Amino acid sequence: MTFTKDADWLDFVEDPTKPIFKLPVGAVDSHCHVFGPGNIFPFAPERKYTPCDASKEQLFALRDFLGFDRNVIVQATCHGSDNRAMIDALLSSNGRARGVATVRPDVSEESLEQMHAAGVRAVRFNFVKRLVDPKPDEYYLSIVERIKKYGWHVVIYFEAQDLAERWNLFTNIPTDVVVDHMGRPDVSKPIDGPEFELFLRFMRENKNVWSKVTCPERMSLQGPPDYSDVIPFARKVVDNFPDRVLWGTDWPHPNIKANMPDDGKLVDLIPTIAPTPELQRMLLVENPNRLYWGGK
Ligand code: 0GY
Repeated sequence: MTFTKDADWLDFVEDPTKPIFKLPVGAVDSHCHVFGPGNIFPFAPERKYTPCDASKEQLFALRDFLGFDRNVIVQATCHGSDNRAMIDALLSSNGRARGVATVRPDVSEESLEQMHAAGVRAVRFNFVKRLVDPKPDEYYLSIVERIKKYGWHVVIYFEAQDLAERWNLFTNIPTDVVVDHMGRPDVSKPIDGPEFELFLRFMRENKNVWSKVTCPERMSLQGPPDYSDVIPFARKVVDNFPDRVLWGTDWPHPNIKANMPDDGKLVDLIPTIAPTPELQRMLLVENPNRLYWGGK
């Protein structure tokens, strides 16, 4: 099957800048995706966007170019619950990639076992309405019942206003819970205002909750290269919860409508978020290796 990407689709930057910041040995890009290629791994009929292809070979080349050691490949909504492209990338990675899958409550035990063997260590629940049609809480809790015996955790993607609405669900997940992109704060609101305070409280009161301090390009009103309105939010999360934060590129940057980021320049922002070598080591090496490789 061939697919035509959306008319307003922006492709990733093919020749990113070499970062000046030298990543520590063992660094993990904890949030990235593969798309297709659509003629091998078709996009899902229920998808809300059709992207460009972004292959495992391109992802692994970027990993090496930027200086990462490992990837965590997150199932993208354009593939629905068909995890074949992501699993194929895991199996081609020589153990250097782990995966986050999307599954339905009726997923077979055999599929879960195969995914675990391939390197899947989490499922993703997406609540962003432009990407999926969110389901009632029971739907997600029934998936948790299926996956918890594998020692997997749950990755949640939601927008700031969803946190209060889904508080009961989010605080009742018994596994570790990783929040994508800091719960997408509205950075035009004060950092010490009630909205971001609720997010910090979520992390403070629930020691199983982690955050990816990722995607300034999605939240920034100020824009590149500094994303100076987002950085203080990320910095605050790292300062408060240094042992529960992760960082990733978000390559190939789905649904960015302007100012496609240069992945090398995103890497160069890391010291503004995690200013000391110790914080950088936790963010990039220790935390992701603990969560996805059992500390090995
Ligand atoms: C991200 C963000 C987005 C897309 C997806 O799975 C997805 O389609 O996560 C988005 O459009 O905000 O984390 O890649």
